[in-house]
Amino acid sequence: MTLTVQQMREHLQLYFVMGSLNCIHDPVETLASAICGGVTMFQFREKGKGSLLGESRIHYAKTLQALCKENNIPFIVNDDVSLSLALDADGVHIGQDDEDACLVRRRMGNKIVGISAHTLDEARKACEQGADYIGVGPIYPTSTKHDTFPVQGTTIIREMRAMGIEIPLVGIGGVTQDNGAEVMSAGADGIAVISEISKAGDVRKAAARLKEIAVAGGQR
Ligand code: TZP
Ligand code: MG
Repeated sequence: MTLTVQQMREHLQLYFVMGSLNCIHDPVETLASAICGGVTMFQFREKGKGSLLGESRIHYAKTLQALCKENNIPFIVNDDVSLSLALDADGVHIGQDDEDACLVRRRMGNKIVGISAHTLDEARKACEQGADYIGVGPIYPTSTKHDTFPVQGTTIIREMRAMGIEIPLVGIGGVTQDNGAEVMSAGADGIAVISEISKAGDVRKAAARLKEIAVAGGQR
């Protein structure tokens, strides 16, 4: 999958990140309903104590990947470049503590490489290292990820844009139906969410509402 920058921005509009531990409903059904609601990209983030391992992890990943493929939604693997390549996934997302980004870029060829960036310097570096998009956050407090950088608010997104960071950018961390519009108006191309979708009573409805917010707030 080779995407133009504009296509990348469009796929970032509603980026659903999920692991089985994040779900209150069956994970496969959760993703299926989220896709019905309008999710535009998916990240397989199967991590943490009690997450699936070995063969069951691979089988589960393939099931979710097939669902994404049927719906033309890029399937991105969190952290694990080898798994992404083994599955022939559409890309990988890495953090600052994961494998060296230049090496990841080389290993992934022209597939999607997303990098988490918390500061202007990290964002600039991610651009130089060949990121296709950056994930910025946590924007708001979140109880989903514990080892996070301090909460930044939307100021960091505004600063990055003001300093000429033009790369496709998604805000993550505590993003909800109530604050998603602020993330978009700060200059993000999209919103990335876990629990606002994975723990929603009505997953399809939550995704649909978030999608409306992302589309209405798009500036590029
Ligand atoms: N990276 C920064 S915050 C976060 C990740 C993966 C967790 C986001 O989860 P939620 O439930 O959308 O706050
Ligand atoms: Mg990581």
